[in-house]
Amino acid sequence: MLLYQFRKGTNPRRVIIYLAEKGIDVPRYELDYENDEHRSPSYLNVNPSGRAPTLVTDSGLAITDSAAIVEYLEECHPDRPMIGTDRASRARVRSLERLGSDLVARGQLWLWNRTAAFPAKEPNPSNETADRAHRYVSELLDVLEREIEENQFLAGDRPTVADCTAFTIFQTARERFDLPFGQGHPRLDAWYKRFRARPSADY
Ligand SMILES: N[C@@H](CCC(=O)N[C@@H](CS)C(=O)NCC(=O)O)C(=O)O
Repeated sequence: MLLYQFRKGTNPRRVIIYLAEKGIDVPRYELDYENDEHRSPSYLNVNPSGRAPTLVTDSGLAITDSAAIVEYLEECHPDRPMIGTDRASRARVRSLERLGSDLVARGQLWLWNRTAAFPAKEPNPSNETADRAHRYVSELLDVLEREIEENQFLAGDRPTVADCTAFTIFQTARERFDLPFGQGHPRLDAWYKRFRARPSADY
């Protein structure tokens, strides 16, 4: 197996954090983002979207989406499940994980406009667009703030793939760009700080 990644990329981090929480490792290849290695013909041959992560399995299958990679790895390693333990808990984890995925997508749209760090995505960042995107971000934060209740983790008392997914956009905004993200949501703020203290969250 080989995992193509950007060590600090939001979507690759879903897989990187999951692997650390799960206690497994796979060989990695760090793509050179600055020099557009993800747009090189050899990488486009592996993942035509030119995005990361990609997991190439031992049989040569290229899995080109972070959620699909995590589900594949869960199936390879069903012990200590991080996707729920029965039908009902799996449904809950998946619901929360999809909220997390939406949060990442909306959060990235906000970041591309809130910073000048992603010229390939947004050559003309606009505060007005950032503010509009942030309304959609806030709507999801409000939902997650209710859903977490008094739990330690998003789906209960143990970490799941939902935490690995939602955490990434908080960390990108707060640590890479020193921007507020979820500070107005006290339960999520406390959850973020708890999860950040776990070794899996270290860059
Ligand atoms: N849905 C995909 C999205 C992957 C994605 O957008 N990755 C970003 C890094 S966070 C990327 O490769 N960006 C490079 C680009 O789009 O040029 C996944 O979750 O794997």
